[in-house]
Amino acid sequence: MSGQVRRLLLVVACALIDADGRVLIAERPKGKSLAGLWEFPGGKVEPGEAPEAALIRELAEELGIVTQVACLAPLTFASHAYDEFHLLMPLYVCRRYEGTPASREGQALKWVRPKALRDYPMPPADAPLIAHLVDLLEPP
Ligand code: 9L3
Ligand code: MG
Repeated sequence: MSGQVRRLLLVVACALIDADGRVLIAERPKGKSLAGLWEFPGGKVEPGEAPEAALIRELAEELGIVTQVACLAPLTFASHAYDEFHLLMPLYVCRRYEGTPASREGQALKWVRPKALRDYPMPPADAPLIAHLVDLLEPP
């Protein structure tokens, strides 16, 4: 694709926070792009779909939880230009949802203290988001 324009891929992601201030991350399963890297749960926004609606749908599909638009607080954006597309990914913070997050797509899940997120290899779009979560959840 070098020398060609990249399409924009809109993806939404969520930092689910538990009562102890830990953040949920998911390991991308074998067979997917970026397999083995740890990411904030989420996925692609479908054409015509509102970002919050896409995130609510992805959280239900991947983790089996139900949340509401009012429980999604936008925190920041990630952006990364891959060879094939330019990824734009708003990150939402969610502290209130129904159900217990469980792996619905074979992905490993981990609840991690914000500063310990640095110990997990993440996709290039996700890694810069850690600093924003540390500022929010574990300020000095
Ligand atoms: N992606 C990166 N970080 C994330 C998510 C949810 C997704 N936290 C990237 C990986 C893929 C693309 O977005 O390149 C689409 O994600 P998926 O539909 O393959 O999960
Ligand atoms: Mg996904």
